[in-house]
Amino acid sequence: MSEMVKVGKQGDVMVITIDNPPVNALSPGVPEGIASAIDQLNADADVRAAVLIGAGKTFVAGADIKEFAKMTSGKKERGPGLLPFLLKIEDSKKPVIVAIHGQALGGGLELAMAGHYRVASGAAQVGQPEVKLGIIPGAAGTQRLPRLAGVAAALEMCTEGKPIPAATALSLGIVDKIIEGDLLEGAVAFAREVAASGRTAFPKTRARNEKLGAMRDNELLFENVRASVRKKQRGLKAPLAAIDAVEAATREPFESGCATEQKIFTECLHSEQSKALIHVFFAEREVAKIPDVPKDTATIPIRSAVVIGAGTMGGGIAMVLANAGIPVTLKETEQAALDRGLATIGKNYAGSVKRGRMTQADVDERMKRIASTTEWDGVAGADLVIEAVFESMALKKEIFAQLDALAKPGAILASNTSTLSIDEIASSTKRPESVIGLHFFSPANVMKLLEVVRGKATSKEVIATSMQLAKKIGKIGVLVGNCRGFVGNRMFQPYRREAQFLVEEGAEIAAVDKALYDWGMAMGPLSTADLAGLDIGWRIRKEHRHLEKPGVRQPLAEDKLCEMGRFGQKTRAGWYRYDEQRRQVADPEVAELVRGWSREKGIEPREISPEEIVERCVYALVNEGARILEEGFALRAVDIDIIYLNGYGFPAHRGGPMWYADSVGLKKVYERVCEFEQAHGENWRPAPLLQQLAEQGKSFADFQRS
Ligand code: T1G
Repeated sequence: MSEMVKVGKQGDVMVITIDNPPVNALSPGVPEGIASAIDQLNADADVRAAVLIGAGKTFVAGADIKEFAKMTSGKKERGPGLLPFLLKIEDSKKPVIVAIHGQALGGGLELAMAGHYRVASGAAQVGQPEVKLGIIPGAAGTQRLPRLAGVAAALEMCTEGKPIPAATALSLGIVDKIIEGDLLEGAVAFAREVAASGRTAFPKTRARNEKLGAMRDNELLFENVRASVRKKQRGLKAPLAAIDAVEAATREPFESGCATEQKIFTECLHSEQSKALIHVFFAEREVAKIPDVPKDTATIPIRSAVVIGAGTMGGGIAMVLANAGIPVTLKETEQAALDRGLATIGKNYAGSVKRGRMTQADVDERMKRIASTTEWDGVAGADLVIEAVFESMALKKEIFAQLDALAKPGAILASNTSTLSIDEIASSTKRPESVIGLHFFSPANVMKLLEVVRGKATSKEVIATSMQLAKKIGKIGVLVGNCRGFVGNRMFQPYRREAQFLVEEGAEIAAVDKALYDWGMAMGPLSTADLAGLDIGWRIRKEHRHLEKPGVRQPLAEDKLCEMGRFGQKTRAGWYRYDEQRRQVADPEVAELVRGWSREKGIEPREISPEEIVERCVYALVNEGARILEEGFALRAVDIDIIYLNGYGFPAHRGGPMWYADSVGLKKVYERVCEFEQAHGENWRPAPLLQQLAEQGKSFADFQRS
């Protein structure tokens, strides 16, 4: 019997416990262990039923995702997969009751559905999240789930991949009973009832066809779901593949439906999208690990916070802290500014209630946690102070000097700056070890990313606490070094530069945005610029003109647009025009202006393909990313990928800029960058690391910091 599956008895009920920490994944040895337990069950005359349960915090979080890479790299045959052993459970002569706590996800739910009955604790969740990994359920989930929950529910669960709570699973028929109190005790009692029922045959999910519905109804359903998935999950293949598999359940007998599912599953598993999304799954967990900050580093309890500045960012940050249960005081210089900030917070919460994301009671509870003041009195008792005033070094240093004088020893002093040096800000205090950058992205109460900026003196406790805080406030924290623009904005500058250059060289404004949008970006670079405000970059460029290398081509369009007062959506004119409803309208005047400016610069307009547009913009990201990696401002390539997926609308199914470059092959990327350098000059000087890895036939994933 495998160590990962333990068999015990409670009187005449066998208890089969899956014990494969941390999430009881169905790693090699687990299915085999369960299969031999089922043999034992049917061979042991003293037992009349079995309960299958998970040890630790959860039931089963699915197949072992780590095994997939071995399958797609050919290192491991997929073999018959999980199907035969699920049939073994379903065909057991004695009833098998599956007891679910924590999560039953993917293969975990498929395992549960092969049991004859399912009971769950009230807080349990079940789901088929496979599409988030670019695959579909591969152990008859698309065949058994519609039989248990109906076609519509199965489609929603398999295409969206979101887990559902036990109560909903009960109402859908996935779960037979919610157990109050001790789950194992309740499950054993349920098993005893079943065994005592005198039944000799027990419900096999595969034989339950009553919920598969009528063909004509299903046809309309499939059509509608396909249309909405194409819209909501633009460019993703797996959700559409999942619909095909569920459809097979309504058209084919169970065995043949399973064969169809297997075929679709294998195609998805070998797709680039799935490899990218599985990379993202592990990358999101990798970025939480800081090599020189051990897991057991002491952290500072954050029981209260102060946010300096009640503007768009300050207000959003206060909401995030209050949402996580942390009392926060919002400080402003004047009451009027405070009232505006509080009004915006109120409006944002009202929007969440309107969209059904929160109840009014939830909002009231959160608003109670948000205090406001124009005085400094809240700082003395705070565990954390986050400064979120506009980007002026002089003002930030003045504020940090004040905080240094007022805040208690050990308090964390953080800045939400997006471009300014954390070390210089920290130099205005006598406790630079307590200073860190917490760079939120706008809107702070929505965007998942938090760039945690390490200063040269920042202590490991402050770093560990900030990474822990990121998880607590529902953000993905990524530790970065203190260079200009940190990681995200530093890479975004060349990306936006190339977008402007492409327009100056003859590409249509809308064509540049369309090429990257069709490629998967959430929004095109020029529309993004209009949304963020062209003036922000303009002000920063004006402050740093002295840093521009003479003779190196600089984009000219956005500066000129700003000189005309065209700052983007906020002035309802930028690269595009925006009507009263803020709908985007192409503005031929801008195209004409840019052509004129280009002619003055002797730039001849030319036809530019969508492929070149994508390469110029994405490879600009990659080249700068390589510089950041070699300079040590990002720990690993995965950190850059996670920053771009969660802060800049980079498509997850392309894995992130560095993963994407690896998937294209660094040799090809390097060669293309060299061609661009030939054509467009020094801006395209290849990063030494890119050249080195390309020449060594290696990838960014291979890059380890020495
Ligand atoms: N396989 C392998 N490792 C896994 C894993 C899995 N399924 N799930 C989690 N881990 C690792 C994870 O990498 C981390 O490792 C540690 O466990 C803790 O995870 C046949 C084909 C369950 C909600 O997609 O969503 O079944 O970083 O940090 O925040 O049809 O993990 O510590 O080294 O995320 O408490 C479908 C994936 C698989 C669910 C817990 N299942 N997991 O969250 O912990 S495909 C999933 C999760 C499949 C079948 C198909 C979450 C969680 P490390 P964690 P958490």
